[in-house]
Amino acid sequence: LVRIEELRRAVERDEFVLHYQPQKDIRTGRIIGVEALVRWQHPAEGLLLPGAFIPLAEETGLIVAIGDIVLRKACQQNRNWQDRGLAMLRVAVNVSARQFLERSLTDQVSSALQSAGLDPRWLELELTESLIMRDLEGAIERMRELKQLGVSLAIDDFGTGYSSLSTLRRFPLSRLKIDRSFIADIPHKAGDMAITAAIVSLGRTLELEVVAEGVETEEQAHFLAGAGCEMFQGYLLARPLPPSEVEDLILQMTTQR
Ligand code: G
Ligand code: G
Ligand code: MN
Ligand code: NA
Repeated sequence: LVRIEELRRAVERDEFVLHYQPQKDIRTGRIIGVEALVRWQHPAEGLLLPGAFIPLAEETGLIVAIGDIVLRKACQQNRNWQDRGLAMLRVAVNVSARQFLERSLTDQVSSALQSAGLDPRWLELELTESLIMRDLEGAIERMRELKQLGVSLAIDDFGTGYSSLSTLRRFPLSRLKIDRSFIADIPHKAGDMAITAAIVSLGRTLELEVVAEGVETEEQAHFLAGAGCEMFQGYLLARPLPPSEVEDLILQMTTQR
């Protein structure tokens, strides 16, 4: 079990690394973005997944410092890929409730972009419905502030919360990410397929791109293509990978076509 002193030390020593899960544009077949997922390179226990330390980080407020580290690394990595001519990718970073409530978030984002020299259009922030609903008006204000910087905003785990259509259209969003629980049982659960198709159609109505998460099979990808879903991520394409493996995958996919 992770202790708070250990986590604090990890922040001081910067023991965090980012893995990146690629997102594929279904129509062009190209990788157009990656989601950054933090890992803790623990000196004794090896690589720890977010589930092992993000809850404690949230409770203690250390998530604000960790979030800052993540933003900086993600922006720097993306700029590094661009400088090396890899491909123009959007990097998505998860923002938790505690981070989102913090007044400093907009400054953190702005500073991370500036230090990396990354154009804001290549950064996306992933928020959840539940986070937004805690304080709807405050959240909309905060989203506008972030949007003003030029970054894009996505709703993560979409479908598991309950934003109404009328609230959803007030959010300055670019994308909805369909929660992977709706994708997992496609094509065996007609209800999940109907919900997925409905979210895609909702996206079209609101002029938002829709990304399906947790796509593991060709059948699921085929269903999504038919439903008009623009993008997906999931083990079918790749699991979250260290930067060098993301590069290999992108290079490999470019030379294949
Ligand atoms: O990495 P893994 O595949 O285990 O992701 C588990 C969860 O951890 C994700 O759903 C995501 O919400 C959360 N998570 C991953 N990286 C970050 C991060 O950098 N910041 C925050 N706040 N949450 C993250
Ligand atoms: O931020 P979010 O909660 O969406 O984090 C994505 C989580 O989903 C990460 O823990 C990631 O490792 C996991 N994940 C990504 N692709 C797949 C997949 O195809 N199947 C499953 N079961 N999990 C996935
Ligand atoms: Mn996410
Ligand atoms: Na998700």
